[in-house]
Amino acid sequence: MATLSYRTAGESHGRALIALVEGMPAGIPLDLDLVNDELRRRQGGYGRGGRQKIEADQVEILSGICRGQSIGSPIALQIVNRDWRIDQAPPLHQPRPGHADLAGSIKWLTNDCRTILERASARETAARVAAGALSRSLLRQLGIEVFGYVLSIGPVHASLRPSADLQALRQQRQQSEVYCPDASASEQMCQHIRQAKIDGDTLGGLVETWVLGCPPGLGSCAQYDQKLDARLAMAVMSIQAFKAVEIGLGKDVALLSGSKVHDPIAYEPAAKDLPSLGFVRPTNHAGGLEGGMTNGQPIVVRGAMKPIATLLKPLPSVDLTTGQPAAAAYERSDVCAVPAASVVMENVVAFEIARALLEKFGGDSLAELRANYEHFLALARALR
Ligand code: EPS
Repeated sequence: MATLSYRTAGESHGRALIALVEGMPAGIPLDLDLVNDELRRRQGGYGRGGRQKIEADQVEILSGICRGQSIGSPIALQIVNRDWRIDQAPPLHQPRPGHADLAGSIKWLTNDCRTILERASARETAARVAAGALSRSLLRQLGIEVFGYVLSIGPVHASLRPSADLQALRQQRQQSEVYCPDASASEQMCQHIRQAKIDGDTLGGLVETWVLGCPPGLGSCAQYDQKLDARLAMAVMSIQAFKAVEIGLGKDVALLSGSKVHDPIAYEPAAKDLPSLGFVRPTNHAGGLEGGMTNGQPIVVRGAMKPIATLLKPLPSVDLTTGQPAAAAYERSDVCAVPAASVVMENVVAFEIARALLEKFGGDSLAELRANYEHFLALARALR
């Protein structure tokens, strides 16, 4: 049995984006409407550029599914690009500060940043969203839900708690043009995006993902690369334009004393049938992870996205063909892609949780996975 994994291929203006998902157990009813909904949400959000008016991302399944269910073989996913013109796209010689242009052009020994930006583009995240959203069909079988939203854009910050009613939050998020369930923060965020557009500038922000219903014991403290917090950090930091990741209290742990950081432990036998096995924590500063393992509390991960590097009023740069000063290149882009990034993060986090779940409980089929999972919970409950 393979571990759950995925790889992507595809360029921003190439023929298509591809994700190859391996290790999905057989017998999972796959919700392709959810995948397409998430692809549509990724294309949206206030502040997006002209490209999203051209594309209407839809997943095509090329393998690994029969009669709506996984069959245990690799699942190939494709999203076709309508704006397929990579061979006609003009060369780009003035690297944009903050983009992959300069570092990539040196790495691949070229003065033309075109081929670099084509693969570095956040368009690749359509493939990652498709793979992650597919994995949520597996998570749902075990009652695990994932929720992502925009926490801040520029200086505007929302405030929400993971214990709130998920369905209500999803509805509030749906009503927000920036995917932020806090209506008044949402309106201010839109105002800042409007102003940034007028100024020829761009805006970044914070996005947060919660995982609810996750059992304790995913990940491991036994080896550094098995720690689930480290693996979540890798998944989040690998999203285009992300510069920081936090779990739970995040960097604020450095400001507080131990008694204010760590979450006291209580036990309520009446709650022992929940995935948290009856352990109750009045706070969740750890963000659901202690020692690199899930502890049964909601997982809370935050990522910081920098403002998009393509600026209508460009920063100083250099023409790579002459070495002379030149304004950075401008091409069609977004003013703010933080709402889209919240969708990407939600789905890449989902995939890591699904991967960790299968590592712990294994199984070539949903029936085997479910039996292993229930057996573990029964053993854990029998300890007290
Ligand atoms: C993106 C598609 C791109 C950009 C954006 C993300 O479309 P185009 O380059 O054709 O306008 O809108 O890409 C970047 C921010 C970037 O730096 O490359 C998408 O589908 O997410």
